[in-house]
Amino acid sequence: MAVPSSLRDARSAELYARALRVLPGGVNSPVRAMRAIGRDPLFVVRGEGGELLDADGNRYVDWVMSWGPLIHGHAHPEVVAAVQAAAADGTTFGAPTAAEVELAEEVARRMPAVEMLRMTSSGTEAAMSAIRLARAVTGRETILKFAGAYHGHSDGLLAQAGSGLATHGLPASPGVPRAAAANTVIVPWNDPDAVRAACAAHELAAIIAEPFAANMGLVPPADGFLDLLRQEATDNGALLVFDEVITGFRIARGGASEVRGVIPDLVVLGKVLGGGLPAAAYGGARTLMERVAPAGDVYQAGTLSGNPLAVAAGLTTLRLLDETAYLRLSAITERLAEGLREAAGDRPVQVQSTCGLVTTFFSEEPVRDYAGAQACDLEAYGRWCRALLARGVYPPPSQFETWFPSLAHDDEHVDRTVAAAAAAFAEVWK
Ligand code: HOZ
Repeated sequence: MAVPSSLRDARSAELYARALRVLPGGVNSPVRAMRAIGRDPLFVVRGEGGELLDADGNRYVDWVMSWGPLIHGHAHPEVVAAVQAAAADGTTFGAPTAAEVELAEEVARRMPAVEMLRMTSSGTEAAMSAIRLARAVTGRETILKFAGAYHGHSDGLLAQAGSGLATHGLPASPGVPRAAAANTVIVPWNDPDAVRAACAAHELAAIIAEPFAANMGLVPPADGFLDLLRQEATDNGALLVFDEVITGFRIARGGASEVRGVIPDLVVLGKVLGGGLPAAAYGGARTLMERVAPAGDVYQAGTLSGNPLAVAAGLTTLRLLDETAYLRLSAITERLAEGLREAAGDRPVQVQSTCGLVTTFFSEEPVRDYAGAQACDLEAYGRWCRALLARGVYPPPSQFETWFPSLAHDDEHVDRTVAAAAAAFAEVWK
């Protein structure tokens, strides 16, 4: 693919050519490909705090932050030390450790919905397992999800999914059995009437939602929408599952429940929970979680679940997230969002944000749902991203993702980004 930017990228191009021969699309996860912004991926050699260095020596302010886990930035010294110390004692045991108990206790202290949890290695596994548990508990099969929401890549959750499917324009995936898709009802995000109608028409096992949708870009819930989900789930005998893989420990200490005061039955966690190593979890009330084997009969397992390195990174990450940290994260997010708004001026751009998450939608109107995100000027967004990269700013290479401000970003990073954004807007609308 021709590379319309002024970056040095000869080494990345060389690596990409090799990658294409051994990795599908040259990447290990589709969102990394950068096709949606009209260029080839950049190969990374190192992360330092809020910055990233690529194989050609380009340095960027990194707003992707590995898609969310790195709330303290790259290679935070305390996280690195904790992982090194854990590794020195052995990288995996396939047996219980004290640290995984401490991590579960720490999560339970922060999240009102969580009395018990089960760890997995990825958010996909955690979401899939939460749905299995909801089906077992309710004795029902149908689930309700929202268009543009992304809950990992398990069969029943892929239809009209956000993130990489939205980025690459895939409405669903071949290979998903019809029966799996038939058990998933999809309604538009932020549409109370559609939720009420779906709940009336189906015996639902679960309503699963990202409480702040963040895989179609950031689309917060309208006032009262999460309360409505809670009410409808309760009235109709379904479980409410909040997928807080992105929002958990990010938008607040206790995630979306803390921000909006709505308590789900089950919570799905990942990203920040593993502090940059592979860890995820699903949790909820003891009465529900004790259905999980070996306490109960709902089976789910994993060789590397509760991996000691991931637990060490996660525990250290969470312990560093005190009240001051959230005040700082909120301030840096607001400075970035406000700066981007000012840089955009009166152009058709909407900057939507909450603590730790920002999306710049190329849209005349605020975006309230997936249709609104899909209606954005994707071509202009791509040009803007290429112009940012050329100016040393690394944005999520898709309109359907969020920027991830971190505690390693400072005012100088934001000011540099805003200056680059202003120049990039001018280039797009010249
Ligand atoms: N779920 C992440 C962003 N929405 C990115 C993980 C991936 O798909 O690579």
